[in-house]
Amino acid sequence: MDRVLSMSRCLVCGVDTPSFLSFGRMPIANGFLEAKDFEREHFFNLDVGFCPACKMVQLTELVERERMFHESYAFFSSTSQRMQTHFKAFAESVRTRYLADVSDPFVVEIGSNDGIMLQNFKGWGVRHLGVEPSANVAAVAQGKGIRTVSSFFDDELAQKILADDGQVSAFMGANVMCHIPYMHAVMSGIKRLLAPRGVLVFEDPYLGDIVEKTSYDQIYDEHAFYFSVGSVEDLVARHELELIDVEAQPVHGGSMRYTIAHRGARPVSPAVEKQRERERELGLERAETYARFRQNVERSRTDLVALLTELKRAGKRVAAYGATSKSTTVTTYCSIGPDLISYISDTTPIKQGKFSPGAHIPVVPHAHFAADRPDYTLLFAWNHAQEILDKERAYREAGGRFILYVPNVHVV
Ligand code: DWN
Ligand code: SAH
Ligand code: ZN
Repeated sequence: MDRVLSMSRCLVCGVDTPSFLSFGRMPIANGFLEAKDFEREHFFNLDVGFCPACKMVQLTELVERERMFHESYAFFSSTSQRMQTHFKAFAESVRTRYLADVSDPFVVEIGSNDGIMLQNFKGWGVRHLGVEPSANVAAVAQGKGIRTVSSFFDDELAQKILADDGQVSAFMGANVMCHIPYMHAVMSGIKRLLAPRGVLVFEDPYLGDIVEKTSYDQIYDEHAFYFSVGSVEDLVARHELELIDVEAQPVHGGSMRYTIAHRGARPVSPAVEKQRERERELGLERAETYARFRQNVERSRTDLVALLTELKRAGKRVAAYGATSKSTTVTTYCSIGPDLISYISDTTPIKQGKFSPGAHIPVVPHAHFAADRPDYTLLFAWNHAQEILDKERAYREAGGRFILYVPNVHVV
C-alpha cells in the first residue's frame, strides 16, 4: 500500500485527492534572494497528487499567487532564442488555421510575459491584448508596443475585456494554464468571451513526458497542474467546451498543445483519440503509474547525488548552468548546496548577484562561467540542451563536460 502523504480536494472536481509524492519543505521556485533575506525565506510543502475521479495530477498545497507573480518576477521568456522561434511558429499556426477567414480578428494571450508570442501579432497588425500579472515582465512587452494589461486573468477581467474589446477570436496561453489553480474562473471567462467559432490554444509541459522521462523538476509551486489529454478534456467539458485537437511540442522537455472550441462548433481531430489511446498505454489514468514514478524520482536523486559526491571527492570543479525554476526542486529535494555546486551561470540580470532559493548557491553572469571553465557543469536548463550545447562548443572542446539528469543521470 502506498502511504498517503497528505490529502486535499481536487481543484477541478472536488473529490478527495491523496498525494503520491512529497518533496518536503520547498522555497518559492523563482524566489532568488539576497543574503540579507535568508532569514525571511518562505517555505511550503511541495506535494503532488492524482485525483481518482477526474484524473487530474495537481499540487495538494498551493502558494498564494502574489508570492510568485509580482513586480520582480525572475523569468523572462525571451532569454531563449529557440523559444522565440517556437513562439513565432505557434503564432503563425494560429493565424493561418483560425484567423484567416475572420475579419478584424482579436487575440488575447494569457501569461504573455515579455511579449515573446504577441510581438508576432503586433507585427502583422492584428488586434491583441496580453494579460500578464508580473508587472516587470509586462513592462518589457509594453515597451515593445505590445498592448498588455498587468493583471491576473479570471472571469472578472474577462467581462472587462468583453466590454472594452468585444469577443475573442483566439485565446492563447503557453506555460500558463497549468499555473492557475482557479481553473473554473478561467474557463468560464473564456467561455463567455470566445466568439462562436473562436478557439483557445494553449500548451504546457505534458504529464506523459514527465512520467516517461522522470522529469520531476517540472513539479514546483508555479505548476499547480500536470495536464494530460484525458484530464483537459474532462475539465473543458465542464464548461461546454470541447477539445478539438492536440499536438505534441518538443519544447520544455515535452509539451502538449491543446486546441479547444465551443462544444460542437468545430470538427474534432482524430489526434485526440489517438493520444487518449497512448495515455491508456502509458497508464496515466492509474494510480500505480504514479507510485512507480515516485520510485523513479527517488532513483534519479540517488544517482545524481552519487555522481556529484564522487566528483567532489575526486577534486573536480563543478558548477551549474541555468538558474531555472525547476532547479529549485532538484537542489532542495537532493540537498545540493554550494558544497557540491559552486555557482549557477545565468544570463538573466535580475537573477545575477543573488542566491538560489533554499540552497543559496550564488547566481553569476555567463562571463564568470566562460572565464572559469569548470570541469563539470550540471545543466539545470536541460530543456534547452540543444541550444546551450551548441553555444558552449568551445567549453566542451576544451574538455568541459555537461551533466544531465533527464531522462537519467548522464555526462556528455
Ligand atoms: O513554466 C515556466 C517556464 C516557461 O519558464 C515558468 N513557470 C518559469 C520558467 O521555468 P524555468 O525557469 O524552469 O524555465 P527555463 O526556460 O528552463 O529557464 C532557463 C534559464 O536559463 C533562464 O533563467 C535563462 C537561463 N539561460 C541561460 O542562462 N543561457 C537560458 C539559455 C537558453 C541560455 O543560453
Ligand atoms: N508564456 C510565457 C511565460 C510563461 S511563465 C512562456 O511560455 O514563456 C508563466 C507566466 O504566467 C508568468 O509571466 C506569470 O506572471 C503569468 N501568470 C501567472 N498566473 C497568471 C494568471 N492568473 N493570469 C495570467 N498570467 C498569469
Ligand atoms: Zn478531480
